[in-house]
Amino acid sequence: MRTRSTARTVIAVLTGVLLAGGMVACGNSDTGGDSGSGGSDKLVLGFSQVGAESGWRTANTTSIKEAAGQAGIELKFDDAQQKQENQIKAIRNFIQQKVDVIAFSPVVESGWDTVLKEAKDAKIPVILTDRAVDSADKSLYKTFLGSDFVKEGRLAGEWLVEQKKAATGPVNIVELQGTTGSAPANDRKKGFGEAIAANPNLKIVASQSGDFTRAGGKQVMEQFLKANPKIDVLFAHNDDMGLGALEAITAAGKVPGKDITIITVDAVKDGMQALADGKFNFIAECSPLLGPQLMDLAKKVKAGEEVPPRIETEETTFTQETAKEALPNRKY
Ligand code: GZL
Repeated sequence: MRTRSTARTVIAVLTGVLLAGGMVACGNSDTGGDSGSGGSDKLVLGFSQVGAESGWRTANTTSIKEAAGQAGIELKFDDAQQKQENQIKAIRNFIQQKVDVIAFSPVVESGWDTVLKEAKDAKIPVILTDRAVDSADKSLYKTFLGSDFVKEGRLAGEWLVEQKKAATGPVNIVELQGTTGSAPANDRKKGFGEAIAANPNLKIVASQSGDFTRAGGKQVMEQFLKANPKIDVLFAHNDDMGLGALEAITAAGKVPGKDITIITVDAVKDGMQALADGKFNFIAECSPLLGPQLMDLAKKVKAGEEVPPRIETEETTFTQETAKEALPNRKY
């Protein structure tokens, strides 16, 4: 009898220990689909995301979470809802939690030196993804992984110059800018402006931020249409603002893609569908699929390996014809 009850006691204790271990292992970090073992040997990556403002951002978040799971990396993920103060708070939390690596997509270019210095003092390497910062001190981060936004703007402008080379009169352009102060907004504007300078008929008659959102694009396009009787071209810094603008253009009795030529950036699925349907005319691609490269970089910087200071993503452009061909295989 004693043997059996002792055995029962041992089994009960062992079960309790195993269960407790399992609960601790799950932890509370958002590991993006991974079991989040929380095991001490796992690389812990703190990631501060801009928000969830566009289809691009959603695809970017999915890529990062899936890649973390596949790489066996414990991901602590924070959504800043497009507020810089939330990103700074998240980075400070990651420092307190002594994560191995910090990565983030800075919502705007400026105002990061203080918190990045805190990460450096805590000896936690930082990786910039997607958007850049304007810090003069390049030692504050290990590398930048993302697109050349100036090139994206330039490609958009060069396409328009080619399309309008026979134009004799003024070609009025309205521009929906991305989030004020963000690297993609600053750089796409720069690249586009430099490219269209080749044709003096091409004039930007109005330019305003729609904050990279559909709602913002619709609202600002409504204002543009009220204030400008003749609009020939819309250049939107992302698909989502272009898609929002479609509603305003149609409501104003104009035919998008015909009465108003529409050029955007990103090439997310909804944008590519609008292009294939003839509502958009040209898209410069900006890939959100940065997850796998980010995880590889995180492992390298944790191991103290040298990494290039800048890693640019491969991208292309799409017309209405090539969008129809590409759509079936689009990953995002
Ligand atoms: C670009 C990225 C931009 C996208 C928008 O890399 O930062 O932010 O172009 C997104 O769609 O909101």
